[in-house]
Amino acid sequence: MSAPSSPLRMPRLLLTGAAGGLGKVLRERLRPYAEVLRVSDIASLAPAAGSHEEVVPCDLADKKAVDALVAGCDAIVHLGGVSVERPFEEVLEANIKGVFHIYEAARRHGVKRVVFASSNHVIGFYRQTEHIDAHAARRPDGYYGLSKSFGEDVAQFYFDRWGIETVSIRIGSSFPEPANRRMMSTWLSYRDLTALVEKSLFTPGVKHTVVYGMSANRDVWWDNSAAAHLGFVPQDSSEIFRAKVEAQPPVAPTDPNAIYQGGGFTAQGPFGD
Ligand code: NAI
Ligand code: 15L
Repeated sequence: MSAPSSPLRMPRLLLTGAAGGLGKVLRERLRPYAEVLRVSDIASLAPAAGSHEEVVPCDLADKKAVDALVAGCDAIVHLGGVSVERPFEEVLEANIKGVFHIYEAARRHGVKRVVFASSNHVIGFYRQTEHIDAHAARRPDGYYGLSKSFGEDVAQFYFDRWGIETVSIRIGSSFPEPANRRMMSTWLSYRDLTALVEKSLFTPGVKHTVVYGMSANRDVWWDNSAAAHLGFVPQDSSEIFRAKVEAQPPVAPTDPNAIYQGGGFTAQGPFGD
């Protein structure tokens, strides 16, 4: 089947983490934006759906394999890696080495645009009473948040040194619906995620832009004015789920989920003591 057309289209787009929750969503929804979508993961992937897809298994910790993975691609949507708080050694391999390998390969192969799935956990230790923009000092809430903070630094370095442009999307909580009270503020619908990735891929001159990935929720903690040039206007809101979420038992005021923007991530670990 031929891919649906879009005026915004490139020859070959790489999607890492394509077997994951968001990877499965974007594998479908990014299809109009590339002649060929190269999908990759360390986990097993559904076979290529047609000539518009290439399936390339890869461990992001393997530098040579990542170099081959990136060869021939025009842009990268980098979702792959550990996506929750885990022991540092796991985060080191998949996320820290992984993001370095992606940018090294981008440099070697002349890829000029990366969309990096960063996370709200780079600023997770801000309180829910605080309002911050992209310039607020980072306050990572664990090894996972540290790895995303490193990824944002790598993105800035590869722009300053090599001119590779990146949009780092500090995704809030992107799931079919908000699962709890905290996510009423952090929720990012799949439709808004897709629109933000599109803007991140095709807006000219983004340099290294940091944007918060959230829908037009009623009570938000993040200010996206520093990313206004992306022209991202979210269409959805968590408000339609409010009654369902507020029917859940109340969260104690001393619970990190009620205090910190990063919620429960701020209280995880250490591992293996
Ligand atoms: P996920 O855990 O479902 O998907 C991540 C994928 O990366 C998995 O399929 C996994 O197999 C793959 N992966 C892990 N280690 C790998 C390695 N060494 N080599 C190659 N692939 C590897 O996570 P999800 O929810 O789809 O998130 C996608 C990205 O967005 C992640 O980078 C995550 O940190 C980020 N993000 C997601 C949020 C959300 O609400 N879903 C919020 C904030 C950030
Ligand atoms: C993340 O960074 C995780 O990848 C995701 O699984 C959610 O936990 C999300 O943050 C969140 O903060 O809700």
